[in-house]
Amino acid sequence: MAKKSKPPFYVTTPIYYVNDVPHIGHAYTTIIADTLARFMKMNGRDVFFLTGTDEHGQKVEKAATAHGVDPRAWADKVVVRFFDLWKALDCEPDFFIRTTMDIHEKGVQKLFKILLDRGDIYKGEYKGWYCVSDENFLTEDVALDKDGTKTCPDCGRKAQVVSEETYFFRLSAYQQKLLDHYRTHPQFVRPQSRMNEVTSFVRGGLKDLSITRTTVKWGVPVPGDPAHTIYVWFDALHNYVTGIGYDRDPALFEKFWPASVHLIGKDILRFHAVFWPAFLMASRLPLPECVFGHGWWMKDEAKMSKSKGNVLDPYVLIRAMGPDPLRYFLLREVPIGLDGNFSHEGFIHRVNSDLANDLGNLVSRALTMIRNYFQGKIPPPAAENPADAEIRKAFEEMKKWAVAQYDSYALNKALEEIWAFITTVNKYLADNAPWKLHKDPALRPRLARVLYQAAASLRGVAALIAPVMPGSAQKMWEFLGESGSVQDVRFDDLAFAGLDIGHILKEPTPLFPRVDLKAFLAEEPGTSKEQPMDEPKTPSVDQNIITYDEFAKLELRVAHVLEAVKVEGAKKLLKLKIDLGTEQRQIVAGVAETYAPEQLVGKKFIVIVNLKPAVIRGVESQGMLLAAVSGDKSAIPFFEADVPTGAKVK
Ligand code: ME8
Repeated sequence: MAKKSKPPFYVTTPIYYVNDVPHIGHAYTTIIADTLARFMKMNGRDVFFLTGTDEHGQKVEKAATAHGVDPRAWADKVVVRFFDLWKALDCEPDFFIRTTMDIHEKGVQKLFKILLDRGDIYKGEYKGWYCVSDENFLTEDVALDKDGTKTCPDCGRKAQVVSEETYFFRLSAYQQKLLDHYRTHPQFVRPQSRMNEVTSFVRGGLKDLSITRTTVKWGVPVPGDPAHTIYVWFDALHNYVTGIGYDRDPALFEKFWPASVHLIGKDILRFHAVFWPAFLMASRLPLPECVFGHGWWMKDEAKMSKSKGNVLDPYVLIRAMGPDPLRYFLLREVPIGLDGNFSHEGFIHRVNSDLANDLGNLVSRALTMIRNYFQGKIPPPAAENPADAEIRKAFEEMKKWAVAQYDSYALNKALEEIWAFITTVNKYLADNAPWKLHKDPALRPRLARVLYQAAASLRGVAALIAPVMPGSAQKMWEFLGESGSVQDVRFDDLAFAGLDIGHILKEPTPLFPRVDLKAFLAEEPGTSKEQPMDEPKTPSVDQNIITYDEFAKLELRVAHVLEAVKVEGAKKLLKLKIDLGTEQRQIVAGVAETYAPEQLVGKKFIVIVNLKPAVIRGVESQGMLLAAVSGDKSAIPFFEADVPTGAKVK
């Protein structure tokens, strides 16, 4: 019997304002969309992924004026920052729409005209409190301030009274229809908490919406009445149809409209879950399946804002370690409906523990053993014993659940499933100790089986993480000797036994090098250069109590500095050669902004000697010195008394 084909999948992000450059919040929505697009393709669906930029309106007009250029020139300049960031993050939209494109402007004018002709748009007079920053009239329920003015509840800025002739959209006529739609389509707004919010807003009553401006020049002209421009939100929301071929490419439009999911931040829920479906009802177009309002990212528990200077620049993290750790962290850390908090400590901890330790080490250990014991070629293995069969079954079970979680947009849960399996494989290798089996030539078929199970598991893992970490998944795929793109795998066909016996494996390179937090923070301020980071907070001393036994795990020694040089290309790092009495080592320290290399030679200070070596800026560090850190400056406690080199510190 022929397999039932799966429906096409169309995912969108908001189109971002070009009044400013993108930050980690914009990256978050786009990464979710890209991951869903990649997953759905691998799950056998035809996919279209749309993103773009919102280029009209007062906000952009103001930013352009402030920079002394016209709005189009400004938009042309800023849009490049979005193109570049999506490329750097491996986000690959099928189309990038700009609202200044002809195809979009024509589509918006056409839809406006249709609604005007039907009477859903009519001309009148509007007087109300208007927030210039949010380009939005305040709702009636916003109370007057003591001084008789109103403040925008969303952005906290003062609103101004605007009175003008305007075209209205008959939103009030859609109140009941919207409520009926929410009731009959409980998945229309997700998560449920946002559906509740929207429903109660609509139940509170809807007034007709002013959708044109005479005060704003930078916008799409109203057809037949060019003194008016179309309100930026009416203009922008229609990108979701003009971007997929409305009135331009009927085959494309027929195939993908209505959208499967509009991904948005919770800040713009009302526009997408109330105004947008009402516009669509009015133009008799089908409604999207789902508006998913994801949570908000904060930085160190604070809202990111330019004035605080704590806006996270994704390039800082991409430069240091490529796009995949950031993609992984943002998707793994919180369910997409909830708010998240970004701290560098949390980020590096996750990268080191999940990526470098759990997955990276497994890949390198398993593949290195196959190379060393079998010249990189998987030989015919012995038959599966019960423990081997368990691994195969665990994979099959994990695949089923991970796919189901991805499919319901529970990306963090999909990753949890995959990582639980990685832990199982790590345990399987520890229990079966291939390095011991290797010592007995009679056990070679058994050794081959253990390593085959590990390699087959990794092949499956590579495919399942590909939507989230496409670059790293492809590397794993190639290490395993597979050809082509891992993203050509279809999950329906992904089997544990898919790894061919006799495959030649490639030499693995480190997938996720461990990151040293201290050196990373010393090197990267965390926010972009133009946006200085918050003053470091002094940590409270009573947090995180540890036992003496835990402290005793640290091996602290007196180190004597023999040589010190700058690390090329890293202005904050020094490479030091140290003597520990019994041996000499090399360490990398982020102290170059405080100490010149020659100031350290001959000095003695404390070094942690049993810390796992890390590669920092391409240089291996075999220990870490202790120093007090404040902003960019550090102070190393040197020994004044003459202590023996290598003496224990406790
Ligand atoms: O609102 N955490 O554009 P915009 C999570 N042009 N997501 C965040 C975020 C954060 N801290 N900051 C921003 C607009 N975002 C309109 C949209 S659509 C027809 C028009 C993300 O540039 C999130 O997706 O202000 C949010 O909804 C969007 O960026 C706002 O982008």
